[in-house]
Amino acid sequence: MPEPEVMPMANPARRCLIVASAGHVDHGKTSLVSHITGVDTDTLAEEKARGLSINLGFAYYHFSRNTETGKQAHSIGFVDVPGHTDFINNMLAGVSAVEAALLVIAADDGIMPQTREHLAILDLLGIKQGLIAITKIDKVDAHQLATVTADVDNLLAGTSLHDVPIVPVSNANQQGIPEVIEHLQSLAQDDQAPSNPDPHSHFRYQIDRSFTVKGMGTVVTGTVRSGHVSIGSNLLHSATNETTKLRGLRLDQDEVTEAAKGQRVAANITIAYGQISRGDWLMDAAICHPVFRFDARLRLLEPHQIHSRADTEYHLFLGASHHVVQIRKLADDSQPWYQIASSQPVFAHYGDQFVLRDPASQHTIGGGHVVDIFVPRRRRASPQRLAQLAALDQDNLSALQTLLETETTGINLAEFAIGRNCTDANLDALLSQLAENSFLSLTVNNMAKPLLLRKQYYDQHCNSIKDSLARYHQSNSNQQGISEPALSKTVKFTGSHLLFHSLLKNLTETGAIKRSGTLLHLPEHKARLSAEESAFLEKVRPLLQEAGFVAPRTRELVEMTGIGLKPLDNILKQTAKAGNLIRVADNRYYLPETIMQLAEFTEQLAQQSELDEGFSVIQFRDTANTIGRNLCIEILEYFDKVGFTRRDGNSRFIRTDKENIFG
Ligand SMILES: Nc1nc2c(ncn2[C@@H]2O[C@H](COP(=O)(O)OP(=O)(O)OP(=O)(O)O)[C@@H](O)[C@H]2O)c(=O)[nH]1
Ligand SMILES: [Mg+2]
Repeated sequence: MPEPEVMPMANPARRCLIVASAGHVDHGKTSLVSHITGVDTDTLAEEKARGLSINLGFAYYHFSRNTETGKQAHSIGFVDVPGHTDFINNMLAGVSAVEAALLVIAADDGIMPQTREHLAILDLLGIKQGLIAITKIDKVDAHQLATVTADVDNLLAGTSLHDVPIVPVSNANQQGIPEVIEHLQSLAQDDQAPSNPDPHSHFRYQIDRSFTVKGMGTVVTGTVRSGHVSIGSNLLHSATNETTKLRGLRLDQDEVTEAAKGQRVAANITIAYGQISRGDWLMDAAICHPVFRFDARLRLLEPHQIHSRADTEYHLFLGASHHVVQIRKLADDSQPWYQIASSQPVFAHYGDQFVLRDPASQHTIGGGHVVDIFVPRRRRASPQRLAQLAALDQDNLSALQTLLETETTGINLAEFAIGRNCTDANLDALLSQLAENSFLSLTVNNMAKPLLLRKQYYDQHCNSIKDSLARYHQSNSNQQGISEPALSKTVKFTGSHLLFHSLLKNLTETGAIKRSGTLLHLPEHKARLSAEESAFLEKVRPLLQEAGFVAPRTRELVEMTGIGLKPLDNILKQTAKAGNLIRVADNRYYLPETIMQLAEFTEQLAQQSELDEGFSVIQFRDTANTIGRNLCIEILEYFDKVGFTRRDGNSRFIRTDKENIFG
């Protein structure tokens, strides 16, 4: 397919304000948008035949203003929504990403059910800007107009739109329309945010329509929710997890080369048209993290309640998407925390606003915003978790500062950055604002970014590890040390084993503790050498060193050393207890360094085999060459037992780095 011709953006900083119409069916939304923009957004044949809007309509109004730095171009993007309650899903998709509302109320009808419902939705989404147009004033007398205006004033009180002007309008004789335009222009001029390229966040774009254009392929339309994008970028399509190249961008009639937060643009992409639906996202792969559960702050409209029955299904409208969800209350009525679960993946980040409708989708019951997409598997309603949600429900810096105070096992920065859509530069800037020397960044295996731990907690963990070791040495003076899992239990460590391992790594690197074989100990500690251990060092160890991968059985060692079975058995057991020998099977022991070599060999083998197929005993034997089949099985079963490998049928897979198990 030919690349679409691209014209440079006339003014890349063109401001774009997006306004949605709202209000009861037939009150004059489409007429008003058409008077402002010159575009009839009711384009479907069915809309024309029935005389009402069904789907979303889109139109633009452009103007420019002289400023000190030259001419500033502005665009106002209108999303015209249907008023009929049957099409409320379309209305919800339409208002999800707008900054201002044009609430239309007909003077003859006055306040009607969808006037109330649409206002409630705008309020739940926190839309504060816009205006109220009282239409059809040509059909009523001054008294009726005054009554409706007073009613509207009362209705707005206490809502997010309480401050907006009320403008009387006639779509029949155009009275009041210049005032509407003037007010929208001044809103667009005041609006600073949308022209910013939003450098703190990765790109996210919600799709509301898709179609094919001859010679171009798939074109989608939608709103940039965060970040910015340029033609040629690679983006991930949420529903297919496919990467698409951004081939072209258009803002209304103009080809542009880039788009930023707050702009409505059409995008030419390489995903097949049939695979795209309203509600899908295009996004930077760095923040693509589909979830089936998230925790949220919820506000329920009177008189609605959340049913505690787990199988009650509600309707969630987030971005332009719609999901059937279950809702679980996490705390008592005094707290706003709820968990929302969907059987379909949800793409969301901190602060994303949503609206909820009842199981029959007859009423809007409330709304809220996403607080955390990384929900714990256990203790999801514990007091600690609720405190964590309160900490997370703040701006990025305050959230980090509070979590640093409270999280004794640290903050997972990789999750923090994805959950809150922070770029690396933004994260660095945030960290630079934290009190210096108050925290440590710990590198933890399997984590893309470091773990942030308050210095005071780090010291506490290290001290309790050292104290535990000292106590252990006192009561086990003939043993060289304690294994990592046993130490974790003794310390009663509440964090992950990966964090524990990372703490131990830091402590060994600084020389505060030592690792001998698989055993951890204080550096100055030396196990008292028993007669058995001396015998081991003198007679057994050299033989095992020479045997390499094929360690002799205990009985063979009896013959080789001339020591009797019972005393030899005793020597081997004692040495193993002291950490200088590893018991792989009942009658077979290996030196820790040989086990490490075998583990390394196993890792290399696993890397060679196809990732999803693992390796078999036979492959292990053939590659090792000198080890017989039965011994191979003994070794691999030992690896399974200690958690280094995992067996699935005839295949084995590596579970974790060898260092995590064998030091
Ligand atoms: N007399 C008069 N008629 C109007 C006015 N505004 C709209 N109408 C008429 O009212 C009818 C409905 O207008 P629309 O603009 O389609 O209403 P809507 O709010 O978009 O309706 P839905 O999208 O279906 O919710 C049309 O026949 C319009 O011509 C007005 O100010 N005065
Ligand atoms: Mg309409």
